Amino acid sequence: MFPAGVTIDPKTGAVSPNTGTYTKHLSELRSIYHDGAEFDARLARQGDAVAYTVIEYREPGADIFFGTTTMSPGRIGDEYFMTRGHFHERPDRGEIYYTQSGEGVLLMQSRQGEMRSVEMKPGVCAFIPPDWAHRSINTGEQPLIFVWCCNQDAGHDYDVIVTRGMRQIVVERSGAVAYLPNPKFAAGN
Ligand code: PAN
Ligand code: ZN
Repeated sequence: MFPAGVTIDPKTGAVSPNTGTYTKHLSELRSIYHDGAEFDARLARQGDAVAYTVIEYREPGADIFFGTTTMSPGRIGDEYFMTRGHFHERPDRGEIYYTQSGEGVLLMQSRQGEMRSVEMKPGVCAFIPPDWAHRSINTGEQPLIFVWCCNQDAGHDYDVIVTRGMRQIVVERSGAVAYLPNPKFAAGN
């Protein structure tokens, strides 16, 4: 294994060289939004769209890896575009998100259900503690681009958030960002 310098374009999220990429379309994300009717209406009206793209740089066998996430701006009804959100499988693995362009919110939820958020804007490097679920939300009108870095063995647990949602949703109210209780959050925990 050897040291490397990897170029990250803060305006596009391009990572060069990179070792992998994937794209999530809106049509794959229906269940994360609180208003299914608004979701269907938007897709019928405007068609499918790229919600976000993830590009990684990984050295096999290394402890850490990093990459970018580039999120389109937009809303489903009043709810801003967001990532799926997840806990790491390992409860002892945190992460950082360092915003390069755009503006948004990093919404986090502890295993006990406590909520916190950190503003995402260029210059802010967010610390995500181990065992806090994390979801990024693009509240601006431009792409939201951030660099993330975590352990390769952290793992992703999407089930809890996809099944139950997070406790809060982030919506637009009279031109401002508002946090509301999630009407779809499943009771019982
Ligand atoms: C990030 C996220 C990325 C996409 O690399 O995986 O922003 O979000 P979802 O994975 O929630 O769809 C990260 O947190 N990795 O651990
Ligand atoms: Zn993560």
